Amino acid sequence: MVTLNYVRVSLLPIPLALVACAAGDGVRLQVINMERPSEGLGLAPPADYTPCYYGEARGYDSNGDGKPDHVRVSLHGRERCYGDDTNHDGRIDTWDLMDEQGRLIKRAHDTNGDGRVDQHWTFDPTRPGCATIAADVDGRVNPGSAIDVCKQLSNGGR
Ligand SMILES: [Ca+2]
Ligand SMILES: [Ca+2]
Repeated sequence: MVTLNYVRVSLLPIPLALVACAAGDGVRLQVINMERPSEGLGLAPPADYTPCYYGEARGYDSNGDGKPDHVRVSLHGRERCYGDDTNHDGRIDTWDLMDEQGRLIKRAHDTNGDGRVDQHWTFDPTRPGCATIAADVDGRVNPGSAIDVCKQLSNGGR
């Protein structure tokens, strides 16, 4: 149809614009405005992940499909926030929040791809490898649902 042909022609300049952002070794880099992320980015970080919103965000497209599968946000020169497309569907589904020492303290994960957080992970830097996982209720942690991964593992082993 005439309309479709017109759309294809008008899309041609876009790959040329992306070439200008190429960052070498096959990974394409683009600067993202996290205060107003594009709709196609996927999951938005929870509102209390403030470094994710106010730092300098860069999106990395490692498979060349034009959609960022990894986002890094640095604030005052430190990387404080990471976004990831863990199931490779082209949309970010996980956000990690770091403390000022660069230690992972929180993770928000959308398990079913509906663009809403379902799991809130909380990490205790003094217990490496441990996490508390809680379900989300209306954008907040539901404390009654929290599971301590380390306690579960140590109880199960005895
Ligand atoms: Ca995804
Ligand atoms: Ca979800």
